[in-house]
Amino acid sequence: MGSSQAAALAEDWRIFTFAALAVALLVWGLIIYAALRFRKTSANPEPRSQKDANVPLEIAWTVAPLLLVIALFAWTYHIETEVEAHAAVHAVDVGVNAYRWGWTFAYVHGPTVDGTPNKPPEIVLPVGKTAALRLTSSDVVHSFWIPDMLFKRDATPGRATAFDLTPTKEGTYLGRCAEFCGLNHATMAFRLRVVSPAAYQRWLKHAAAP
Ligand SMILES: [Cu+2]
Repeated sequence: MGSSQAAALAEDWRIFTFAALAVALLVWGLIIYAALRFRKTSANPEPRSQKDANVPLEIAWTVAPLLLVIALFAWTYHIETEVEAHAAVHAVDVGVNAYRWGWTFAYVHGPTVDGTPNKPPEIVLPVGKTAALRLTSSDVVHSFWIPDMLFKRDATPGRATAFDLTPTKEGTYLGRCAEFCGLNHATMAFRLRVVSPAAYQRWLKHAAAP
C-alpha cells in the first residue's frame, strides 16, 4: 500500500472479505447438510414439512447478521475516522485544482505545477510525511483518484475539500480523473512521485527557481 491511509482502508477490505467468507462457508455448509440430511429417500419418503416453525433459530438468524452488520459498520467508522483525520502540522500543503481537462498543483510554499495531456503534471511528495491536499474544481465535477493509494475524492466546483496523504513508499503512482467530465476526460491524468525528504527539498529548490 502506498500510504498509511491506504493501509487502513486495505485492512477494512480484509475484514469485510474474511467476514463474507465466514458467512459464505456457514451458508454453503448448511445448504449441503440440509440437502443431504433431509433429502427424499426410500427410508424417508416424506420430507419434513416446509411449514415447521423454529422460533429460537429464527431469532438467531435475525440477530446474528444484525450484530455482524453493526460490527462492520463500527469498524469501518473507526477506520474512516483515521483516513479522514487532519494532522495538526503538515510537512507539505498543496492546493489541487481540477479543470477541463487537467490538474494544477499549487504548493503553498513552493511552485505551481501544471501540465498538458501529453505531459501530465507531477505532484511530488516526501515519503513518511503528512501532506495536506486541498481540492477544488474550476468548472464541473471531477474526481481525484490514485488507485494505488486506494483514495478517490470528488472535486466539486464552489466547494473546497481537504484531505491528508501520508505516502509510505517511494515511487511513481498514476492518478486520474474518476468522474466523467467531458470530451478529454480520459486524458485527464497526473502522476504522484514520492521521494525521500532530501530529494524533495532538492526538487523544491529546483522547481521554485525562476
Ligand atoms: Cu475530470
